[in-house]
Formats: sequence, structure tokens, C-alpha cells
Amino acid sequence: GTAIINTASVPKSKGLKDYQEVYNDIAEKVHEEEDADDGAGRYGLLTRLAWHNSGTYKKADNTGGSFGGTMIYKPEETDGENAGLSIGREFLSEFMQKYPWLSRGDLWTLGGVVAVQECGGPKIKWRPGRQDIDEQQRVPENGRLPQASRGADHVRDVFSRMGLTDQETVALIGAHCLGKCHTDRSGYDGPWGPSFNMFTNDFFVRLLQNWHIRKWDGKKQYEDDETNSFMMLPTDMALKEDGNFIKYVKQYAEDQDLFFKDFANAFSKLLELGITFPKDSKPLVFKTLEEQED
Ligand code: ZEM
Repeated sequence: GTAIINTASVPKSKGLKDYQEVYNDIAEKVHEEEDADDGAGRYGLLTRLAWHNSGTYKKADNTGGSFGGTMIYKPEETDGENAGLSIGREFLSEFMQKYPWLSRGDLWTLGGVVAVQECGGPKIKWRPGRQDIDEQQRVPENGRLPQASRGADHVRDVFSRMGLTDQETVALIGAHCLGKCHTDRSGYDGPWGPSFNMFTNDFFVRLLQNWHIRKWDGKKQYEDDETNSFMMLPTDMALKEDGNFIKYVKQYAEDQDLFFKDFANAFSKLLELGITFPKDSKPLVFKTLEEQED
């Protein structure tokens, strides 16, 4: 078949100022809803939306990824792994009305950038220009997103299919510092730690502590020995059991600056998988709301 080329293109009149305005609108709404989801707010939800929008990418044929904003179409929309993400799309939909020149892929990935930066995470370089795919074509099939019940080989298969390295894989999964699992979405339950609305390296610090299988009638998940209040997914625990993944887990547990730097690079890359940007396109870096206060 013919190779798919997804060429980014930005409306001529739009630049950093316009995208910062959208960023600010999303950020204000995020801060208004700090109490949502029992105090988790919207950080986790919007980060996961940006990730699942991008994480269908397949390097071998350049299909999937964030370019087309295809998550509103079946079968991607009803992929079990995307359960609950309609809440995130709904949260952002008013900005689709307000900024009709912005594509879904741009809006959903920008939402992830806002979420990470507004809860203390690193600056995420971001480029605009994704184009809505409006026909129900080129919608990725189910089965591309990782399944939490599986092991290290599965995690490596999924992330290497996207063209990502072990180091990038581990860095990205550090986003599990944010938000939580919902029994009515994934069937898993609870947050990974106590500071689930702050971006930190806490996921790695906790992962290295001691865990046991939780006794409950839900899916197999882990519970911390110390307080029995936090969780790990089987795929999280697999990072600890794999000879190569564990190296990065230890590095990130020890060095939050290194984690922030590697996460920022890997997350930017994830959000751009499969997209051809114009040669002269410069990544945008947004100010947080706090940085814009007088
Ligand atoms: Zn997650 N993730 N994830 N993840 N994820 C959940 C929640 C969140 C996996 C997974 O199965 C699950 C990455 C990688 C992987 C976030 C970000 C990122 C949940 C719970 C599951 C089951 C969903 C629910 O019930 O609401 C697996 C198997 C992964 C790889 C092996 C990567 C990479 C991420 C970002 C870069 C975030 C922020 C959440 C919290 C969502 C929320 O609503 O609070």
C-alpha cells in the first residue's frame, strides 16, 4: 500500500499567543475543577486522554497516533482501554466550540500538556497542526493500547511498536503519579500514591517499596505493605521485575530532575508520533498560569 503521511499544518494567522490563550482557558478550568473526582482533579484524566489519543501509533505503517483525532469513532471510541475518556473529551469540548480552528488532536494533546505543567511537572514542548480525520477511515483497531494485567514483554511489545525505547517507556509510565484507577472504568481501584494531583517522581519511589497482592474480588492488583492504601497495576510491577526496565526505575526514584527531563522529552515525542511537521516548525513552550501572574 501507499505510505501514510500526516502533514501538520497551522492556520496562517495562528502562533504562540493564540495557543497560549487556549492553554490558559484549559488551565483555568482545570484549576476550577481541583475537587473533581474526589480530589484528584482533572490532571490524571487529561494526561491519560493525551496518552491514549497518541498511544495507538504503529511505526511500521505510520497508522494511529494523535494526528487525526480519531477517538470519537468506533472501534477506537468503544475500546475497553478508553473507558472513561469521554469525560475528558467532554471536559475539553467547550474549547472546540470556542476555537473552531483547533483540531481535536491538537486540543487533546494540548490538554495533556496543560495537565502536566499545571500540577508542577516539567515544561512540555508542543507543536500544533494535527488535522481532523473526518471520514471514518484510518481509525485504529482495538488492541493497540497496553493491557494492565500483562507482563514486561507485553509492555515492551506495545511501546516498541510505537518506536519508543525502554527508557522512554519507563519515563512515560511515571505519569502514574497522577490520578487514579476507577472501578467503573478499568475495573482497577485507587491511586498510586497520596500526592495524585502533583507531578513528582513518587511513582518510582513507591514502586521500589514492598507490595502484596490485594485481597478483594476485583482484578489482580497490588497494595502497599505499609499502609494498604495505594495500588500498582501488574504492568507497573513488571517494570521492577525486568532486568532493563528496573535500571530506569531506580534512576528516576533517585533523581527527580532526570525523570522530569526524560519524561518531558518522551511525552513530547509520544504526542507527535507519526506526524510530519514543516521543517521550520518551532516547538512552543507555554507559561503556566502561575508564571503569568504579575
Ligand atoms: Zn496509564 N492507566 N497505563 N499511563 N494512566 C490508568 C490510569 C492512568 C496503563 C493502564 O492500563 C492504566 C501510561 C501507561 C499505562 C495514566 C497515564 C499513563 C488506568 C486506570 C489503567 C488501567 C484507568 C481508570 O480506571 O480510570 C498501562 C497498562 C500502561 C502501560 C503499560 C502512560 C504511558 C501514561 C502517560 C504518559 C494516568 C495519568 C492515569 C490516571 C487517569 C485518571 O483518570 O486519573
